[in-house]
Amino acid sequence: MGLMSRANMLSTGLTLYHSPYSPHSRRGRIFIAEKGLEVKHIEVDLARGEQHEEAYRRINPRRVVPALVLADGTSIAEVTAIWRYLEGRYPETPMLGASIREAAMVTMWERRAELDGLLPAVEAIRNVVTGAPGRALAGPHDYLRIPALAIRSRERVENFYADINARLAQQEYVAGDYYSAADITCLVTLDFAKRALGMTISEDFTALKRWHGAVSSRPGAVA
Ligand SMILES: N[C@@H](CCC(=O)N[C@@H](CS)C(=O)NCC(=O)O)C(=O)O
Repeated sequence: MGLMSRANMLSTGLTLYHSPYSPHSRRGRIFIAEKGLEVKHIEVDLARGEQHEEAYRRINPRRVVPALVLADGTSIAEVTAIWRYLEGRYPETPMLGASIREAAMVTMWERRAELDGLLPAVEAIRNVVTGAPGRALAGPHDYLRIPALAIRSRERVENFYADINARLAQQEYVAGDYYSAADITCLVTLDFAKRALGMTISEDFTALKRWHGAVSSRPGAVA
């Protein structure tokens, strides 16, 4: 249910198209839950290929989830664009930094989490098992799997765990002493890597374990 009872949630007239199994969708869902926003969620069945159907292509021609549709019909895709809209429109509980300095730190760490953690984790699984062989990358174009790439991608995720552990040995949260979108992408990455790749957090990474316990116990983490 998110952070608050429905009565306390802020009604928005927004609709999020998402998939419960999609890590990028979860980046959107946690952000919405942390802000206490009431957003209608509509599932797109990726296994059935609903993202390629005409109805969804009108919402996002890139054929990926998530997408946020505004009351006037405007459709916003790309998680960071969705976040930017929500943060600007609902600035309470800032998730992208409460000052210019914080905003820069959140952007820096969130980009590292996506580029060095989440994207390699997705690549590590899509290049070995997922779906049709021509669907190694999400989106409108077909690409063949490269199984050898999965080995390197997995190594990159292992290094990401070590790098974030080192960061969290110095800071309470990823971007600083405040919870932010950088924590969301790191959490989504770790949970996805565990589910899809069986990669758990090593006992030696005590800072990462401490942080993972803390951010997982936030009500928004269930989103
Ligand atoms: N850069 C995009 C990535 C979105 C993405 O890759 N979504 C995946 C699910 S996590 C998807 O829709 N996949 C559909 C497919 O594999 O055909 C974003 O930030 O929203």
